[in-house]
Amino acid sequence: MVRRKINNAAADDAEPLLKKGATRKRFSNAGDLDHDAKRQRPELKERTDYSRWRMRDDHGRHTWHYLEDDEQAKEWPQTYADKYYLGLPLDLPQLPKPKEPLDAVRNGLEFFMKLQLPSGHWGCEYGGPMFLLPCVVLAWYVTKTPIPWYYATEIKNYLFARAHPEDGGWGLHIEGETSVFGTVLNYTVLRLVGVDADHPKMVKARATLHQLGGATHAPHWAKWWLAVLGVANWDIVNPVPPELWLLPDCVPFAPWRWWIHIRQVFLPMSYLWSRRWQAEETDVLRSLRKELFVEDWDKINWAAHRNTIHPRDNYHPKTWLLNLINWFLVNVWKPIFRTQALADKAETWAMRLIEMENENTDHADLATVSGPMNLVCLYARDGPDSYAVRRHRERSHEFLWVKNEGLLANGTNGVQCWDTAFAIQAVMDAGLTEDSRYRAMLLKALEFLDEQQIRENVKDQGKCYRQTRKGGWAFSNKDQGYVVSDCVSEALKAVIILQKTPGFPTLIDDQRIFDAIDTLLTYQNPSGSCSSYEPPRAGPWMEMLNAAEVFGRIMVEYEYPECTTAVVTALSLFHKHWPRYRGKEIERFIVRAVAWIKTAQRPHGGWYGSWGICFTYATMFALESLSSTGETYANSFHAKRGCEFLLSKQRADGGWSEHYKACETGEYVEHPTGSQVVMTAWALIGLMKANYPDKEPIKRGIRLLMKRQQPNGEWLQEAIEGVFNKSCMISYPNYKFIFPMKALGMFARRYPDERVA
Ligand code: LAN
Repeated sequence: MVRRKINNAAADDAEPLLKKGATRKRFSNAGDLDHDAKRQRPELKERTDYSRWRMRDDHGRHTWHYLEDDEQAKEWPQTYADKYYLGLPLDLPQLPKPKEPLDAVRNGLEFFMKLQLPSGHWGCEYGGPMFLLPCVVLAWYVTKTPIPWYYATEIKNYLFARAHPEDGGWGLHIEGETSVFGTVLNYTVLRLVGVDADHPKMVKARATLHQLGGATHAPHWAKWWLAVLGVANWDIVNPVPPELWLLPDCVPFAPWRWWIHIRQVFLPMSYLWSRRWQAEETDVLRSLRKELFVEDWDKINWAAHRNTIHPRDNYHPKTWLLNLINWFLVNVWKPIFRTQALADKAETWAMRLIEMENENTDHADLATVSGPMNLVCLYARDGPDSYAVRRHRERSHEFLWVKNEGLLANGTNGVQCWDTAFAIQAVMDAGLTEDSRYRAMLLKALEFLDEQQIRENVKDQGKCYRQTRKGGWAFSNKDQGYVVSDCVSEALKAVIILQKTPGFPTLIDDQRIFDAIDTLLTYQNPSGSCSSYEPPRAGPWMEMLNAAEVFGRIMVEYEYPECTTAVVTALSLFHKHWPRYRGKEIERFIVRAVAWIKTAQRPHGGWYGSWGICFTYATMFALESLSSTGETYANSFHAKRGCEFLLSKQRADGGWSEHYKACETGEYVEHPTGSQVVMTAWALIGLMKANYPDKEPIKRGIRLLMKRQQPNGEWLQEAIEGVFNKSCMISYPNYKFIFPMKALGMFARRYPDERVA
């Protein structure tokens, strides 16, 4: 086993700059590293022993553990789920070859059942974005949080595995082309976990970075992190003034009106920007000043580079208005009007809002960007040992995931409630909820949703601008506690379906179901549509203030076909069982929502999806919701056009395949690798929900799903499935089980005598 040299800190300050990726001298030695930095930079090894990793599911909280002790490892054996996540052989027997689609569902369930976690849900990697791991590692580094050698080793492995095969850089997401954003941040991570600057992969990555212009060409968020590290001067960071939070709520651009993710990221960013806070200098940080820039560090005109950005990173160029505002903030507001008293007041209020977020989530926080940033803020204000800092450190582990390629950070603290809700629905659609083989699995899944239902609104809801949430479900777990319109809907459908199935207990009583409905009914927008976490609090014009550069449609909530359609199907199902509870309101809600869904249909017949790729995903949801109100191919112009759209995209092998570029361009784009099981399943589900009358094209798709199933019942990972903010892709690995099983099961129920194999 090759041991990588570590603690290879910087060349001394007198050493001239590294030029264009070349390594001028072997970086050596950490003799003068301070104690904390040494503690933080553990010994890197080639790889860890994968038989020692375990994933603990503590009531839906995921943490990974590396058992160095043999005894411990024996006492806590690896489960199938651990092995599956880690890419280790499961040695499962071959199952009888399916003769018909229902056999394929049974084989799929046989495999999928083994992956169910003790609390009743399914876990998975939730990677894709390449800026999340840097958030965690950089926050750890600047807060002097020790990084164990086994984390460092597998972080190195993951980033090396995900480096672009040709240029050695990293993109915004795993399938994206190399960008300054991805390369600057991930290169920095590798250095901070102990990789030598003269490692051949680092030399290559650095050369690429320099070719792209170096770190002065990075987008806003990367510049902010580099300023926090002290690797860049704060003058290169466009203003993030916390005093925006002091504006009266009636101001049309006040931050409480922004999309929840952007305002939660803006909070910690603004606090540290205001304080121009910087981490303690270490040798490796000093060295990064030389490695990341093309220019001579001491001579860089930082302020002049505030708006410098490589075109590849500039997905959403800043508007003239934002440039004007930034100019005003830098040249007039800050030097002339921004008194210390005002800055102090704004910082105090920003920190108070962060504290409320901590209290409401027990320091788990909304997601993997704001969480680590909040840790840095608390550390900057309270020092290393406050409860909040310690708790944050603890909870930051819940963002991590280990897989065959190494250790990565997930987009949220998991996909628990979301995947579980869909899994239950897939079994229902296959007509197998009453089959005794699946009872224990389904009961556990129901128990999970029971445990994860959010029972109270947050404390001081109005003060921290939170949406009503009582009775709802979050995407991940109730600790995170942010309900989303479609997460509530999918979970509610799953609960109703199971609790109405003979033999299943009523764990969630009517009142709790009504609570969920009360929350869902707060989600409708004036147009009839629904958004994600909250109804929009300002119009799309706010995008004029989008400073992130790398993402589109990020500033406010939008109207989403997927969210609207999920709410429609949930309300329709509820209304069938409880017609009298807020019956008239629900009927009105559905009518208005369906009318909006029709207006959102594109001229080609498909719907644009914002959270899955892309038209195939949203068209499935749209057709399902239309059918829940009785509109199908036979009687609805819209359902018919939706079906025709899907059919026009079917490939010769019977499958469907859509490339993520569709999300960026707004036009359907075929995936170059051919048909994908997940998209094939989505399209088939859409067609079957719409009662498309000709079974032949459907049968061809079903055949493809069956052909791709492995002898042990699983399906293999293909291209990435999910997206957010138009430009960033994210993985939903459980989709390859859930949706094919659902499509196959639906086919089996509709055409029970059909043999496909
Ligand atoms: C998610 C994941 C789930 C997703 C669905 C429920 C699928 C969707 O229908 C509604 C929106 C939601 C909840 C969603 C919003 C944005 C998230 C949280 C993510 C895509 C996962 C990661 C992403 C988050 C914004 C990542 C952090 C990046 C920033 C730009 C702050």
